[in-house]
Amino acid sequence: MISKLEELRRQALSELDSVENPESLENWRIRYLGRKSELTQILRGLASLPIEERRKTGAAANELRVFLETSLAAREEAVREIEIARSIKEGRLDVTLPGRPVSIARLHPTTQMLRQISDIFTSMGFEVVEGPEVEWEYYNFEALNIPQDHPARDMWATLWMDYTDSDGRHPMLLRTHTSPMQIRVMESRQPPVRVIVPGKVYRYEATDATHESMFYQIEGFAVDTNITLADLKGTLFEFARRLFGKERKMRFRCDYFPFVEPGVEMAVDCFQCSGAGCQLCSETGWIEILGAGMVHPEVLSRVGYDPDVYTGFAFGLGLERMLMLKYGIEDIRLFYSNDLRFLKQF
Ligand code: FA5
Repeated sequence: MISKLEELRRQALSELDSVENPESLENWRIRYLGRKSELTQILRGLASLPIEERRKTGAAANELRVFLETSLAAREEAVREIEIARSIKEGRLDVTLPGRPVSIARLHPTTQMLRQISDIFTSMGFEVVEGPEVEWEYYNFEALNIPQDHPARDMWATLWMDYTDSDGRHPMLLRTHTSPMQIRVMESRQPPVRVIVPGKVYRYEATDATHESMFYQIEGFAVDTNITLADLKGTLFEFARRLFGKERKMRFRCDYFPFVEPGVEMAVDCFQCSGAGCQLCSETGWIEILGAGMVHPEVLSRVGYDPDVYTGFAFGLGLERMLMLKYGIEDIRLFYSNDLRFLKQF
């Protein structure tokens, strides 16, 4: 049997050397490695051989199979080169034609914007921290001065989880904003703190051109001695100047958030109508980009900071709204509808 295998090896190799096109190569493969090939028959018949012969023949036949497969792969490569040379000679292949472009993946616009905004704030001395998207009611509301039944809860249409832990802790929810991280961070460190928190937030609301039910926010806050509203204004104006350029107008005016006092809202003039009023900005001429204010003394006390010693500011901005303003995008829903024609523009 061993000499039979040796004969097979010699025959197969000499035939393989003269193979010069893919069809003959396939015929060779079928003849020597196919289901009905002599080698396959030998391998199948091993079980009926006496044990000693089965061992020897099995090892030799398997070695031959691996050898033939390796030789086939090497010949495939050689045949490919022969084919290319033939195509060039016959004028069927023009190697001087420009190649097909390879499409390279890129970052999603929100990721790009997130990195850009993070760079601006880190250059001002802020540290980046992340937090959970599934949050306790305590951090999302209670610790931020929004107790149960407080009307301010209506400001955040909430997606609740049907869950209470074994200690009977309050139910969980998908965080409606990144503000719970103010509490988590302040609970775990002492002032001075200067942190930004980028991340996804969720709201149970009907979508429209400027509202999504899942979107990104970036929270920012700084707590130290002698921090004032002027620091907040200076930080946010500098941020907006760096992101949108000097020409853009910004508006600061009073707003209400239970966890800040005073509270403000910042808006940028509408990119579509330049402030004249249009459908996109609901005829106001302005697009709101963030909520902010001075951290409420109650919030500071709750995390163990002395409000007579420390003050701080906080803000929460909508990332997609920034992108809309920067690039003149009219509908927020384009970001997550996975249309490559839109995404490839960034
Ligand atoms: C808040 O979420 C507060 N946590 C912000 C804050 C932080 C105030 C710290 C004070 C101190 P508001 O619900 O307004 O606020 O959302 C903040 C920003 O998120 C908005 O200015 C807007 O840019 C963006 N935003 C709000 N709702 C949506 C939505 N449905 N789709 C897309 N962006 C939204």
